[in-house]
Amino acid sequence: MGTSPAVSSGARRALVTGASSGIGAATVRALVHKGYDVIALARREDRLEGLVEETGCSMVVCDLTSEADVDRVRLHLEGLGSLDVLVNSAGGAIGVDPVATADPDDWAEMFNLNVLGTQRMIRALLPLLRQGARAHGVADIVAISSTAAFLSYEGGGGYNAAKAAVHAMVGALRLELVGEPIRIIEIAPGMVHTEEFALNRFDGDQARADALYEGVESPLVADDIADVIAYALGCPPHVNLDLIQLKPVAQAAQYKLHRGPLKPKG
Ligand code: 8X3
Repeated sequence: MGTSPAVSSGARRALVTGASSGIGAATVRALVHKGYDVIALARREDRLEGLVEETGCSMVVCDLTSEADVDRVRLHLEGLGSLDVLVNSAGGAIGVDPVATADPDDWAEMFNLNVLGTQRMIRALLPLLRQGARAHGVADIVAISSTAAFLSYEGGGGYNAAKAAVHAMVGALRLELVGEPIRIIEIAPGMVHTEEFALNRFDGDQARADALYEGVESPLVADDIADVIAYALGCPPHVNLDLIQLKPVAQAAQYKLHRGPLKPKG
């Protein structure tokens, strides 16, 4: 057994995108709880203000699809000194249309947020993460992909492609940064019941969103993902949980979901 100490969260500064709801907001809560100095990023100012009040994190309003906004975030961080952890949680699915009829604008939006939003942040903040690694021995980049990156499904084409691109991109990044004390941690969740994921996907149709989770015993919730992120970040600095796929017990695959109680056979 190794004896390396876990990474201390004490002096570490973490920036979390997509912090206005779901996995992003839960990650802010989890990291504040662990003692990180957390900066929450999102488009929706009122949501961020609520999170600041609740957790004591700080906030920056930012649209990740805007180069100017991302540049403003970089300047803000440069003013603070360095960064230790970047959690790219902003993303999501739009629509369930088949490849043959889907609107390319929906796909462009998914790519812009999930893939390019993550790339913009990495590009802007890597120098600051290197400073964090110099100061504290390790820095971390967390990307949220999805089980959808690894298994396509009908109606998922745009989202499958966007999340597969996130997976491919951070794979390249890990190779490019080898030799530096920077961990690239990819989190690939399956079914997570959040207030907005399915609602956004189904264009605000609450009944359809609710039906997705109906009868599923204990789908994952945002806090589950946030706990796993906090765990991965707390591992000793030489341990990189480089790809973590997590699903609720009731889900063996996107197309193999058990609705009803879970019970042992026999
Ligand atoms: C969400 C998982 O199954 O809805 O990233 O594609 S799934």
